[in-house]
Amino acid sequence: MAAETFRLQKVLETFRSSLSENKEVYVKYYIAGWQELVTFMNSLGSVFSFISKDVVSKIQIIENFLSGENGSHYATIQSMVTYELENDLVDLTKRGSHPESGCRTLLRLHRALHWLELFLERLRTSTEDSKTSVMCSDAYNESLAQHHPWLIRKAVGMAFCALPGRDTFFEVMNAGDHTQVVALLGESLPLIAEVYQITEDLYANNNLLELP
Ligand code: 1Q0
Repeated sequence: MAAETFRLQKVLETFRSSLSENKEVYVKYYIAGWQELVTFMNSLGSVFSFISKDVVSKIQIIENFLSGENGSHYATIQSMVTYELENDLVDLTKRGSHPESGCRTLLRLHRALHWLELFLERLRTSTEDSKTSVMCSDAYNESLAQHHPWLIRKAVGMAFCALPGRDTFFEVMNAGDHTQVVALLGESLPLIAEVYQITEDLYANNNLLELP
């Protein structure tokens, strides 16, 4: 079976589809966007599999909610938050009877989306001699690292050293030559940023940004 190819265009399309007219975020497309990113990570080799496994398990948890009997409440991130909070389905201060709520699981992906936004912005404005490992780790230190313990930070740091160079990155994005990739990144970033900000505000307003 041929491995599925990654396309930057698909990521853009799924994140675009995830925004409803009244600026709610459809969970189905949000996780489809993550699924695309997993395809990308898998094409980078097995050093990254501990990262993609974690993302895949989080996608799975959310998919199970979506296809479960209360699936309709998980249509948007907004409806998920309302539903889980109203029904006491979220461990708010320490892990207890709901260690894998939709809210806490999606929060992990949400934080990672911030990393992605920072990294892609660096990539978009990078020059020929920029190093992907440096761009990745700078973006990581500014975002996700604050939420990870030492051991994970170490492992992530080692994985960054195995990253392919900038040219390969541009190639794997499968979106044409460098100028076209940069243009597409310019188009994708505001969308990713918007989805991120809407989720961030929603979580902040509900005091959910530090869920255990
Ligand atoms: C391209 C190289 C990928 C670089 C990834 C940078 C982020 C690394 C974070 C890795 C942490 C993974 C180990 C598990 C951590 C969990 O403990 C943690 C918390 O969960 P929990 O249940 O224990 O509380 N999980 C997370 O923080 C979620 C981490 C998700 C990382 C998602 C990385 C997404 C990378 C996507 C590849 C995108 C490549 C960019 C180019 C694509 C162009 C659109």
